[in-house]
Amino acid sequence: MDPRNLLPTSLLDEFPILKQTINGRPLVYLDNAATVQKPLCVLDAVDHYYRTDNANVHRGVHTLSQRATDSFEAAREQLRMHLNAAHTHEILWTRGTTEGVNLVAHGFRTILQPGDALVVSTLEHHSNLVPWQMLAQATGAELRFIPLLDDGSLDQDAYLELLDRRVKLVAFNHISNALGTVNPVQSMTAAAHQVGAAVFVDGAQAVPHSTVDVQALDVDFYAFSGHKMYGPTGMGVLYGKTEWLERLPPYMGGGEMIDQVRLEGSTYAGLPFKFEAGTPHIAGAIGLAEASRWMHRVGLEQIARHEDELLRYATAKLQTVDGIRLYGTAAHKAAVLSFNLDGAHPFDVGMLLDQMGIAVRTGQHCTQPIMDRYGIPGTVRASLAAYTTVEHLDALVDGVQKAARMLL
Ligand code: C6P
Repeated sequence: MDPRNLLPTSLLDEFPILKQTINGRPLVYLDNAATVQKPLCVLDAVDHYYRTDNANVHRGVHTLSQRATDSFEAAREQLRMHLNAAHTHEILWTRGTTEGVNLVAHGFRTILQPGDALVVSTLEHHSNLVPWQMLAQATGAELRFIPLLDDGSLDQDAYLELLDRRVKLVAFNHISNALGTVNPVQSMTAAAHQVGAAVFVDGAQAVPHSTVDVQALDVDFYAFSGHKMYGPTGMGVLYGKTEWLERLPPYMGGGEMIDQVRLEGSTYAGLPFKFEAGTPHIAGAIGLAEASRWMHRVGLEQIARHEDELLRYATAKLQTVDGIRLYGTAAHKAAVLSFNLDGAHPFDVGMLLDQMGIAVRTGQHCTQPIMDRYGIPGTVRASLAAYTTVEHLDALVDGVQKAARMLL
């Protein structure tokens, strides 16, 4: 085993999907920022739930319903611990990051007043941009943008200049999915709080790669997707501070989120149920809690160190390829290698890599403003996970070299 693999390569044995060939080559899966593969324990937890405990939650007195409810609420507590939130009711289940952003943006329609402003970074996935545009449109609030520097980091001086008492909310990501930039969440949050603004952080690309402590960061909202942290699709978490969740109105109406329903009107349930209308994704919550336990067993710090080592290794090696240009070179980076071969379309490079069994993402990565900033149609993106190895990255560099010889 290469000593640069800080996690044991036996981790791969826990991911049956990775043991296959694609186009006659062993699969090298490097599209982890889009979604990660699921370890056996997560597959088993979901399977076990459907085989033995499946029932609706919070509704029945019967044993299956109680078992399902207990597992579902224990999952919420597991995710509270994962984020070090102060209260279990601050963990809301969502379908994913996108729903978390929309829930908060929808709620702020009742908070913003004419003359208010929102600050959003230009390093965002569309899901942490479009809902704020819609909010600004609906309320007449002004949208201000934090500019991007050439290395892919946010211009912190410009950010501070955008902040004044009119700003009611600041939204940015913890780690960029397109460039891998790690944003200074703590200092950006403190600056926003100085002017009385709430802070929304998109943690979709941070939770899979590092320890996140929402109390230490002091953010008001933090959203992520379960499927990017070894859990099932269709499942996510929105953390919100109690005082904010109490202030925001419900996002959707229906069963579960009510206290009393009369024909003339209804009153709403307390937290977190006020925001959870309808039958939830019970198996998703159970699978996500198991994914969290799996990450803790492997070790959150160990995952971060392993991926940092691999990122450094692959960055240095990719730079030796003729005609390559790397995007996102900020000092603080994680888990993402975004690049182009001069004169080659990223799609063509991705197609050639797929023929070699290597899965990467190509295109805009749902971050068109970032691509516009660099004046490019997109990039080739290789992204890492705990099970990525030096050998996978050697295969990538080898593949990119071959693609360069064919295309340039
Ligand atoms: N990025 C990628 O390939 P959903 O679709 O709700 O699970 O996640 C949306 C999202 C929000 N923010 C960030 C930073 C993200 O990376 C993503 C998802 C994937 O980069 C799929 S587009």
